[in-house]
Amino acid sequence: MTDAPPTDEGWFALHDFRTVDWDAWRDAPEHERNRAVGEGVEYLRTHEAVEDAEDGTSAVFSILGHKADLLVIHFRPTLDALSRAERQFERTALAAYTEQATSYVSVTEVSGYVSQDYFEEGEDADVDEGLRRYIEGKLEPDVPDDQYVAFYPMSKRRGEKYNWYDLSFEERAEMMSVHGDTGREYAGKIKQVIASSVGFDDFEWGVTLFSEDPTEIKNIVYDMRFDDVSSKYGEFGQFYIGRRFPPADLGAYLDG
Ligand code: 76R
Repeated sequence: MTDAPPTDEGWFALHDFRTVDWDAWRDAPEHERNRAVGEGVEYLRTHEAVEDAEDGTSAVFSILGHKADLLVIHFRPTLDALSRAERQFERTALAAYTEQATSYVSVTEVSGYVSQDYFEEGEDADVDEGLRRYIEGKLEPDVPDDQYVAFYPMSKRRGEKYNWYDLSFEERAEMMSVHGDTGREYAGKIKQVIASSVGFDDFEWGVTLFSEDPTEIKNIVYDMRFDDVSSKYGEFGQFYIGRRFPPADLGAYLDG
């Protein structure tokens, strides 16, 4: 048996995917559509302004393809606040025209493979200010203004031949360091939020990528496939790709 690497957790995350019932939407009288848009915009605006909790971040995206139409991402300091945000949506007139296509629950995480100073000396230790800010940014993420988002869940393999959890810390740290090098080639092009869903959801992590350029999302995922950590040990769920929009554009999205 090998030891689990140290981790530190931050905000909880809910990825709330919705499909729109387009037939019902088209058939609805105009005053009902207006009310649904009004309450939907108000919900999204107040949650992006985090009026529902002490702290956090929220954003809304339109999703391409058949798997969903809307994605609302919430980061909040507690699971209770996330649960409240999820239920408040159901109280809007918009909710009647949507179904929850799928969802994902996780908690932001930094692990001790790379940021070892931080873990060895503890949270209050005098670690490098740059490192501290970097870690805080991972634990309490902003949603950047970048237009495009990709989300997918993933796990590390536990096969007979390739079992991530049987490797030594050093072997795992070496592969994670190569992973970090690949990731850093995308500095300025990709921002990522890695959140653990161990014990919360079906895979082990939720990966959320943001970029101004959707091709860079494809490029980073493809590049990483060739790193041992992904080629031998990565297992992936479904992928989603979407585009951010300001809450005020909800009506244009639904009627456009
Ligand atoms: O350098 C550092 O300080 C952090 C290094 C680092 C860690 C520990 C890092 C860097 N990641 C870490 C952990 Mn990552 N990451 C992913 C994916 O599709 C795939 O194959 C993988 C999906 C992407 C695209 C990505 C991007 N990372 C993790 C973990 C937890 C592993 C564990 O604990 O076992 C997962 C599941 C994961 C997955 N990673 C980076 C990036 C990028 C762009 C970086 C560069 C550094 C940065 O900007 O933070």
